[in-house]
Amino acid sequence: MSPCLLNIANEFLSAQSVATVHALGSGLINDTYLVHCAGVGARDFVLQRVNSSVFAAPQLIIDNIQKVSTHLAQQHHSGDETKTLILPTLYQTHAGNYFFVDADGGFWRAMSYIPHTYSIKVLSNVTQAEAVGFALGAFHHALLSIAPNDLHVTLPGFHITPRYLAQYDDILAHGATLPPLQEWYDCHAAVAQGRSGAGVLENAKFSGQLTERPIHGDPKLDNFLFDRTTQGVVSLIDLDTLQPGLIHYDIGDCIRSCCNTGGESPSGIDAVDFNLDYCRGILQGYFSGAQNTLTAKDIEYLYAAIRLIPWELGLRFLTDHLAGDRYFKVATRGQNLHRARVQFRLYAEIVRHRTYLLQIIASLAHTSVKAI
Ligand code: GN1
Ligand code: MG
Repeated sequence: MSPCLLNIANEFLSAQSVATVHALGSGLINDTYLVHCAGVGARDFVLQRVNSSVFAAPQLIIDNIQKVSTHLAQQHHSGDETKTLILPTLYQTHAGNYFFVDADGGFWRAMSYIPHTYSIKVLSNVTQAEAVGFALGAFHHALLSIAPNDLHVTLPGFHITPRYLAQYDDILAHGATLPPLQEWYDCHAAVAQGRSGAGVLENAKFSGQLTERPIHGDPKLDNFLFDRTTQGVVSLIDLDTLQPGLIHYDIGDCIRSCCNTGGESPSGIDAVDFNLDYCRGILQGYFSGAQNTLTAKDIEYLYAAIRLIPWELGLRFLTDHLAGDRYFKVATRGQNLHRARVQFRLYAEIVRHRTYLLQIIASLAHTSVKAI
């Protein structure tokens, strides 16, 4: 283990007796470690180096987390049992800051490791799907009373699909090295297929049909923590992109992550499958957790969001591949291209199931849904 990691862990007050530091999770942006502390009463905690080429002002993330944590604690205190999600607590350094900057400018933070929990890479049943959907709906509901503009924008342009499309066009116009023919053809065809719908959510926002709220931004399956005893979801972690946005980004992202039973990186793209029962379960859980706060317009744009966000992520992976893997971490060259193909396959499955998905939404919302 690097002595440097031990030293950094020791900068935080809670690091009473750091024994080991190990890599944790499989995030594509930040570096995350589990710090194991030895001794009676010592608690393990999470140490993270925030990727400052993605997050230009990581202090803003800390402000947002503190604001939302205080808000949730107040609701919890006032006895609203439907909002029992807990968030990790940020730790202070010996100097009294909530972050530590190392000699190379690396931005580190530490937070509690929520005990008796586990995360999963792929759902195993509809009960889990409902629990995830409920947690996301309850999270949105609990944050409704925070004015979106009270939160900092930690990642400008995040989930603004037309912006990702412009970046893709720009990189192609500047002579990117293209992938092997068949792979390139498939990806480029998928981009072409979704191009006309890229602005669907942003246009709805600009025309006032959809409005911003506080959102999570990155509610992929492994950011939900399940309780070892109850098997329910007790926490939603990875709060870097907690900022104003459309709930549709979150719902689309959660569904694209949870309903792909092949996972985000299957060995072959034929393993990609969109599980309709999981999708129904997530939406059902979401409606219940959000306590019917969705407007008719919100519901009208749900299918568009479910279709858009995997396409957007495919585009982001593909663009990053063409740019030389500068944003998403890769172990090998070609990994972002593969990830892109997985998302585009998922997008194709969602398009194929359009009629049925619209029926699911309509039956859960007890309304007819106009297709967008
Ligand atoms: C990134 O934090 P992490 O690595 O789980 C990305 C998400 C993608 C996700 C795909 C800030 O999330 O938008 O959906 O990878 N986060 C950011 O796995 O870009
Ligand atoms: Mg994240």
